[in-house]
Amino acid sequence: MTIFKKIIDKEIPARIVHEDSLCLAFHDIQGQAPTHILLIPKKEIRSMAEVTKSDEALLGHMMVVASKIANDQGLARDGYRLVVNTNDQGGQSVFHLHIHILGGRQMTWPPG
Ligand code: DGP
Repeated sequence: MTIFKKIIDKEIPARIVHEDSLCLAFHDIQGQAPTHILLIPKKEIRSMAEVTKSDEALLGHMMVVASKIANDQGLARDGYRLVVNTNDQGGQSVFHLHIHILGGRQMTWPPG
């Protein structure tokens, strides 16, 4: 079980900004930007590498929710970045799929 499952189960606190039957979003504890939110599925999926065709509707839903959160947080006009770190070289540290929603500062490319 990961720390994110404990957040879903409300066993540890988080600053939640969105919750519905399929997903949960909360502020990252180590914010890397003025706004840094993590959006996770309630279903326990380890990473993008474990996604299957059966997750299509869930992932589509999460992209729509990510857009709404970014809009609600006032990030849309200036812009923002969605990131899904995957496995070791992708920089993933928590093995429960999550979308980072980062905004409030200028992003650079390429990422580190
Ligand atoms: P990643 O490196 O892509 O697996 O990102 C994991 C993120 O999760 C990282 O930015 C820090 C964040 N994080 C880790 N533990 C906690 C926690 O207990 N609460 C919250 N809110 N965020 C956490």
